[in-house]
Amino acid sequence: MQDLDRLKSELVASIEAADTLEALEALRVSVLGKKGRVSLMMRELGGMAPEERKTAGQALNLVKDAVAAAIDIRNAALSSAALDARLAAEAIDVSLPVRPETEARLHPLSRTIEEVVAIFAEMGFSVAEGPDIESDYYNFTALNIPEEHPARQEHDTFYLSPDSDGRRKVLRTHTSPVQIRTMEAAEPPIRIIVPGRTYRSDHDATHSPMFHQCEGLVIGDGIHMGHLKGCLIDFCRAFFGVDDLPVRFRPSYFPFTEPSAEVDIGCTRDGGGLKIGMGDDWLEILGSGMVNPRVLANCGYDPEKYQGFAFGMGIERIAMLKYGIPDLRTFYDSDLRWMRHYGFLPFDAPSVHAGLAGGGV
Ligand code: 2NL
Repeated sequence: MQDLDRLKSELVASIEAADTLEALEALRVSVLGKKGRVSLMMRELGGMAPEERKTAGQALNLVKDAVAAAIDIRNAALSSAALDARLAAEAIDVSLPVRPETEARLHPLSRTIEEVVAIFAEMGFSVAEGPDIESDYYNFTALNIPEEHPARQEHDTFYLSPDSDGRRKVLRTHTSPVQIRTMEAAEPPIRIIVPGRTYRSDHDATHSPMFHQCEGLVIGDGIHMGHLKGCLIDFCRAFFGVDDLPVRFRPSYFPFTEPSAEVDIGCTRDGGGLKIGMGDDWLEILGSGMVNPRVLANCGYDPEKYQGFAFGMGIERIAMLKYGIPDLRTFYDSDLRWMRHYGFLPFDAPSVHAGLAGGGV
């Protein structure tokens, strides 16, 4: 009995001293496992006389229970310590800012489109998109561009090979076909802007065969030139971030608008560089006009009932002016050094309330 008491104390002491879960498991196997010390002693009971077996069996069971209980307690303590250590090692500071350290940059053309969209979204416009490959009808005819118009000539427009009916599709030369498609499919009121790729067969220092435009269209009952002027003055001031930016409307001509006006903003070229918003010089930014009644009629609208205005701008041009990018061709070079210089942090979304500033780089 005394031997068993000593054995129990020894075993419990070694269990309490086990410092890892692995050491504890090894101890359990060596004591309670099939060939463990206590298990072997249990087996010896078989050879004893019944009375002796009863007393020794009870005593041995006490040892076994005490050892098992000590293992459970130690196991709980070691498991809890292991969990604490793991939680400490894997701790995540959820209060850290989400912005990662990124090399990625948003292209200034993407950024400029986002800014234009943000300004017009604030005025209630939605964004519309359409195909880059268009029929002659949507790109020219519906827009009141006559058959003999120079824009239709081979050297200005990319024509695809004729289809089986002999009709040649074109790469759209402006985003206007999207507005025609929208008018065919919807009833006024309409307020859309259409950013997208456009194509012209022209390639030199100031022209790229693929470039970007953003056009806009407003159609409703009683829309007039005052709406056009207010909308475009607000746009120019928001885009260039100058509250009192001078804006001038100069008579012009487009087949799809009547009357038509080009929009200039005040600037100065004194002292070499270009400064927007001051001085006595003018810079062309937009083309615009009241939608030609013929175009409204082509889309199934009664020009007596509905009127509208439309406008268009070149994204490359306004991006170059706003961000001081001197060479058009660099937009398409995919030069990473250029992107690090002119690109924008991808998480700095422009907003009209933030003055369109974003964080910049
Ligand atoms: C410019 C001038 C303009 C339009 C585009 C338009 C579209 C339809 C009907 C009437 Cl469906 N007009 N678009 C109107 C005036 C000017 O763009 O300088 N673009 C770069």
